Amino acid sequence: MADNNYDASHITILEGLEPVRERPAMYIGSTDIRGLHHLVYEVVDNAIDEALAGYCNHIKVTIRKDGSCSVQDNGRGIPVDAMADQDGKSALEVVLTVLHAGGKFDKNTYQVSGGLHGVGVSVVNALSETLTAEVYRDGNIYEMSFARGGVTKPLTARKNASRDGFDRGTIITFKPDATIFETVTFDYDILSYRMRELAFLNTGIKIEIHDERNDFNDVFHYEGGIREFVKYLMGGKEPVHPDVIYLNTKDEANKVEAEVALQYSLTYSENVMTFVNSVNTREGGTHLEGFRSALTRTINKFGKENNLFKGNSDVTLKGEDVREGLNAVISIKIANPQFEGQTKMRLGNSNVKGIVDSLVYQSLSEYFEENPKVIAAIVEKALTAARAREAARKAKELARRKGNLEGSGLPGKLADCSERDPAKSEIYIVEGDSAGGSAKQGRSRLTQAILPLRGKVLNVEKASQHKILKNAEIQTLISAIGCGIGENFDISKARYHHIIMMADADVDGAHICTLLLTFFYRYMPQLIESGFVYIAQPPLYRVAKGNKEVYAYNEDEMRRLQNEFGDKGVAVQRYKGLGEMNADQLWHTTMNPESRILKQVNIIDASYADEIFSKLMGDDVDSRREFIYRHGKEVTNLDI
Ligand code: 0RA
Repeated sequence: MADNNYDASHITILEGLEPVRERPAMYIGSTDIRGLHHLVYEVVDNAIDEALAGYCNHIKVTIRKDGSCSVQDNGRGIPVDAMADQDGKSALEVVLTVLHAGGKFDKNTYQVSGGLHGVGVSVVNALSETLTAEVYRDGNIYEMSFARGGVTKPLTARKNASRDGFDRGTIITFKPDATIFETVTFDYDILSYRMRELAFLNTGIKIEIHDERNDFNDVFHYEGGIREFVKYLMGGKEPVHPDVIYLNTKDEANKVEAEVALQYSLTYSENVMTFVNSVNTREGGTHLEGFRSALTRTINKFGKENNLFKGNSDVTLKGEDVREGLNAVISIKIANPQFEGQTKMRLGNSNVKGIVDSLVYQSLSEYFEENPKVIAAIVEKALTAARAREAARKAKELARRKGNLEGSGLPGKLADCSERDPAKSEIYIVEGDSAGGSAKQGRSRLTQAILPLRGKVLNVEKASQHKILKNAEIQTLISAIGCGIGENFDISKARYHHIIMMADADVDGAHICTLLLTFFYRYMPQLIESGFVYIAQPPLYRVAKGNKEVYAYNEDEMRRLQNEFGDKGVAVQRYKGLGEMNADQLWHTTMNPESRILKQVNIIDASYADEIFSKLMGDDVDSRREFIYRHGKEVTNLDI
């Protein structure tokens, strides 16, 4: 398809982008589902840069049926004029074919991002089977196409007859390269989650997302920025004080900008999201440390000064006391972020801690100065938390003296494996005693441990830490896994590197997995980051004829098998639960490493589970209804 005139440049361009195709992970982090979605973020980031420069306020992401994705914006449009120092090639061609040339011509803001973001649209081009750029500019539509980074259709121009209400701007449509990515199927939820985040972080920008495969769509547009983000995190939870606290501060000398919004709820969990240059730092880092230290310091100071500790003037609230029920968003902008950690999602710049600490301490102090009722309500809440902490400590001590917690042997319900190497050991967490029984019989004793859990796991979103740690099922889980929780967590003590949740293939089962996931996400996120957490996929049907039997994991597969077997004498059994399978069947379909299907849980799933969880379990009926509506199909699939 390549135009003959373009052969020469084709070669040089390919050379230019070759390193990207050779080592894609260096540019986009990975070639798994995360890397795939990263392509979209990269293009959207460029459009957001246009918005930050003041030229764009509307971005539209469209997932197309042919596997491509379009990102449209109403910015200035990528320039198309010839560039003298690039052999007269158009700026558009340079932006799309030269590494690190994208969009950063005239940027002198704090928005110079590091990490994985800001690698440029040329990287997206290099990793796409096809890419077409349309630029609406100067009353014309310019168009140019590429394949795997090479030009396939040179720049053309025609008169603009305005399209979709975007009379200027850029549309990039790309189809990810299936020879590069493990999967090329875009996930609506992952993309829409991130688009909402970006709309919260970039006040006033309207971001639309539309999935043509199923007609899902969302429009995100928040004039209140991260204040509205905090309201969203609050969901339907009851607030401790009426308004979201909002701080916007800058350290000019060090070029650090910190924007913080927070509100306390009457619940127990802490819900804090942190961002650096709009990158979600899920693993936290120095900005979070600075914020936490400032929060504890400020609240203690005002508690003492305003005489709020009522007679216990010697009280000092701990960090965990002032974080109970906290909903917050911290968004900072810095010049050279250093991203560290397993998933490059933790900020490492050491000077940021002190800078954010003093910025937040200053401005939060001013806020409390002017809002004495707010600080009084917060101290009250934190004092309650401190009392519960003290009670928990006493209960723990008592339990330890009785010798039934941590390190004092394994729970009685656990049928452990004989293997001692964690890398070769698996634990199945099984819903219900009867399924647990079959699993114990069917397992491979050498490598597979079974832990049956009775009934529903405690909803960690709604219980205090004190109550959570007193819960028998949770205690069992913690001691079986062996690596502790929270600050005492030590991944090297994990007794299994496969932690497999096995529940019925129905709504209740999904619910139990969500509860467990939420627990892991909140209390042992490193397990998920290390890729130790899995969900087993039990079959939904057994299709049998004569002495042939095959298992189907969804309805389509079952129908296909039914047809394959022919019509007469085919028996289809639908499994209502794990308990209906005998030990042998359970082994064969769900536990045998040779034939089972496991889904590895990643941190995106887990944080998403956290959100799903808040929606399904929280008090906000509207968001629950919306969620069930959107996921209605999936839910019915699970429970026919
Ligand atoms: C280079 C220079 C300018 C804008 C852009 C690139 C640009 C890139 C993308 C990618 C998606 N949408 C975009 N919009 C703009 C500055 C434009 C000028 O000076 O006219």
